[in-house]
Amino acid sequence: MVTSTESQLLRRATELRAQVELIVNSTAVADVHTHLFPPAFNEMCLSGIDELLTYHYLTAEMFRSAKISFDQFWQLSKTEQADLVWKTLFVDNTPTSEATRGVISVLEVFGLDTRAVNLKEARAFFGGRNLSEHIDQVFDIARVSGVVMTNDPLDEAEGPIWTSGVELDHRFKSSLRLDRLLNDWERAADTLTELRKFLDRWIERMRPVYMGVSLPAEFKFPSQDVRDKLLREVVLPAAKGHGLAVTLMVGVRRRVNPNLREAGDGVAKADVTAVERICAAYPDVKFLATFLSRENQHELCVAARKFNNLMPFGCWWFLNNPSIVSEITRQRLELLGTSFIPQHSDARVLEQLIYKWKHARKEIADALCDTYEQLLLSGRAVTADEISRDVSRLFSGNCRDWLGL
Ligand code: RAT
Ligand code: ZN
Repeated sequence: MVTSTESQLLRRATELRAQVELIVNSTAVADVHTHLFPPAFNEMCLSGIDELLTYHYLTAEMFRSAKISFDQFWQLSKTEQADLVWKTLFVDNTPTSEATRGVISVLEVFGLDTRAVNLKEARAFFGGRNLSEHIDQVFDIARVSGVVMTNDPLDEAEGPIWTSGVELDHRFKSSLRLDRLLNDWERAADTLTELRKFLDRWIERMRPVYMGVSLPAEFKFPSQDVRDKLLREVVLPAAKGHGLAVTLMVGVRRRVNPNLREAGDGVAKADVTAVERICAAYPDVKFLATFLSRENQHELCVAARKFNNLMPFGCWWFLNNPSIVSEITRQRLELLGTSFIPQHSDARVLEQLIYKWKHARKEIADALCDTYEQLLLSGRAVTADEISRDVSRLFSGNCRDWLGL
């Protein structure tokens, strides 16, 4: 028999769930890491069904089911590649993976046939959109207030756009990506003093909200390698000098299968103590960190408890699957309260903002509901204002505090 106290608790829990979902779904989010570009970056601004279907998360999956060689596939035009991905993953198979379900979520939002036998209708729809209105609508549907791009000064297509003095759409913030600069620094300068000047010039030009780098699983700090020297003598002093945060994305194994091109990278467990040591050595630099391996997530939370200049963010790339996002978000709520950034989209194609945030919001709402329910059972009910405060902090407050976004 259900007692009246139990039934009151049950009612409160149901109301709570509805309240949390409403707040999570309506609160605008600041997207701290994407590969999106505004139209001023010409062909780097990707949108539409062909781009959605040739996303590298999907091409990797396509090769598991289609009978086509790597060479044959890469020789196809983008439209032909998209046709093959659609036929393989959406017509001949059920789109159960997160990346395929994402495309379904996007088609559904725009009222397009999610069971179409070909891409005619979707192509006509996206092809007929006015780009600037489409961008407004996508940001609106995804309830994204702004996105951080990934900007590489050494990129041949991107560099000249910056030097020509591009005007940025206010929703697109820049971040200065250091990968190429660290791996190939002699392309930018002859000496480390010159490299620092190069970096200073690009910081002035791009006005980034942070400097970011992806790092292999073997990343160590301190270390005897060139990267260590560049970090200590150029990057970290520049971060300090300009008051810029540094974003560390650790655990990627580049080109595990080069035949897959952009889709060919893998993952390995990294050493979180390297990040701890960097945080300890540079207490006045703010670090954002994300690890690609599921096995590193708990250690990252513990490291963040020890160093308040460390902000865990996102469920990156192979972790961006509902079951794993759920697990990581719950772990972070238990270990860090609301002092973390739960997700970033990593979107490369505009409309991905819609599905990546829709799916993330669902997991974040569920995790928050369960957390508040446990709190209720322990003797404290949260108020609507408190829920709003928590969600705002998770979705934009921590980004604002750390990056001035
Ligand atoms: O998630 C991705 O799209 C990856 O390809 C990478 O770009 C990764 O996010 C990165 O920024 O290195
Ligand atoms: Zn990325």
